[in-house]
Amino acid sequence: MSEAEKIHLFDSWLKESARIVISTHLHPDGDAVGSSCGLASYLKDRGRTVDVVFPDPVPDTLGFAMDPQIKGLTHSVRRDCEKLISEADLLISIDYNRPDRAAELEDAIRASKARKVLIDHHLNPDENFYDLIFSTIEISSSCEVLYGILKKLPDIDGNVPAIGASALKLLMLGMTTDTNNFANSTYPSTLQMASELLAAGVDRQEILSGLYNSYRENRFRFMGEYLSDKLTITPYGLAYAVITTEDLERYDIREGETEGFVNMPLGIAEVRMSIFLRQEGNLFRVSVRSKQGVSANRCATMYFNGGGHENASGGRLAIPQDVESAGAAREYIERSCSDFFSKDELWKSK
Ligand SMILES: [Mn+2]
Repeated sequence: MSEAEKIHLFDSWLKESARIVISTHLHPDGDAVGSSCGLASYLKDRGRTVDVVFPDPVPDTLGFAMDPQIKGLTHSVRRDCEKLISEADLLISIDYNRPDRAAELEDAIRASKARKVLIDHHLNPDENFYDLIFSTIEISSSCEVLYGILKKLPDIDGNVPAIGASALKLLMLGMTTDTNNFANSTYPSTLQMASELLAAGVDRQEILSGLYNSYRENRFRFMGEYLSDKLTITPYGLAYAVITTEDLERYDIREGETEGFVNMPLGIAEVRMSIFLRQEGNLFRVSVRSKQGVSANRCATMYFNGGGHENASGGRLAIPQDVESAGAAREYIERSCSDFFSKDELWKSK
């Protein structure tokens, strides 16, 4: 199917559907929130019945981007989400590539008889599961994938302001966070989109202030401890840190407040990959970032039950299935990554 045919089909499904539900991945980030709520805002403006379901709540750090009307479309109580999913006749999955990334909502999504659309930018989308897929890898964000679709819908037809101010703001939010404020994954199309959003009146200062100048002090106090005490750098260029529940409690660190920590060690010349573990009950959430030439995706896939993008991936380690105890996590990283880097050298020399 050509791109134009896909957009035509998507447009007709949007118009035919009585109840549209948009879902995104566990631990929603700026791109997940921006793309899911941006699409919801566009649809709401056109009088459609639309809801956004999150496997867990949107962190407070991103709350500023949603006006009350958008907030009213969002749900994160499991029972409510499952009910909405079961009643929907169109499900749109955005910013994730497989149903299991919706965590506790996976079963409801799998059980649904609704048409299923994927809008995403991660590697390896589950091609058998979705009825219609918009997936691009060489792009900044799901917000950019979505923007490309919205612009081509017949009622927009290139008239960007018609997408709606609230939706455009959310799209700018997601492209800003997923590119690390235009430091990574920034393509000509990305800057073109940013330029078009600014021309359409998006207030980028408001977004930057909400994202980067509105944290609580304790985040920075904890960042100090992370950089001075928690971070280990190996001779082969791996930087890693393991943050336990006790660490988080000591500084009263909330969801979203360690955002960006994993990227910091990449500022060191010798560091080629950075791994950040954050304990959550009996599992560790894993973030992996790498410089060009080292595959964060391969590392996350091989050792951390995850994946994502070539240089930015995530995963998880269960305690005690993957690591015996929280205290054993450092040793696990050392072991698996020295193995990974020796193989990585091997792959490169081939
Ligand atoms: Mn994304």
